[in-house]
Amino acid sequence: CLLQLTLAVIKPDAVAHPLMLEALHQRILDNNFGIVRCQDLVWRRQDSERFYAEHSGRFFYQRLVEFMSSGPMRAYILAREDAISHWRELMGPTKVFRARFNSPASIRGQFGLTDTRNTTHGSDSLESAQREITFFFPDFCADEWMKKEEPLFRS
Ligand code: YYY
Ligand code: MG
Repeated sequence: CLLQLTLAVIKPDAVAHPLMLEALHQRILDNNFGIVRCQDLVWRRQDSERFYAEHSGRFFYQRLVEFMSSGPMRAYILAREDAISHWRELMGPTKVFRARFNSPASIRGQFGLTDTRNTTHGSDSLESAQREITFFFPDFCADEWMKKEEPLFRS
């Protein structure tokens, strides 16, 4: 079975807009994702640095780390068949111009402001989904969830 979990985040630029949280929450439901966990939070700078450690040294690292700890976010564990690629598809490309021109109907295509303030995050592989789910939800046990909830989820 292809039921999969992914980690999705609504970033501070999107949360700052009064209508965006509700709109994106609805977008998640409309696209047949199940919401497994949902948590509003604010990162300290060191959380941001740790989460994006793989990008340390890149030219955008400082602005990224600063932005991601600049205000409230909302994190979700989402469940769906092929959740990882479906959420990435729904978000659209990382860079705002590519999103705007190549995927204008995607979330980033519609609402992305810049390459940094690009509305949402999504895990990009099974490994990163596991790591990122644990990063945001340290008490969540994916194996247990799959065993207990997955049959109910599908019925
Ligand atoms: O996975 P995704 O978010 O689509 O892009 P990544 O290449 O993993 O980069 C992570 C994050 O870094 C991106 O969402 C915004 C920021 N960033 C940036 O600020 N400027 C860039 N030119 C590229 C990425
Ligand atoms: Mg990425």
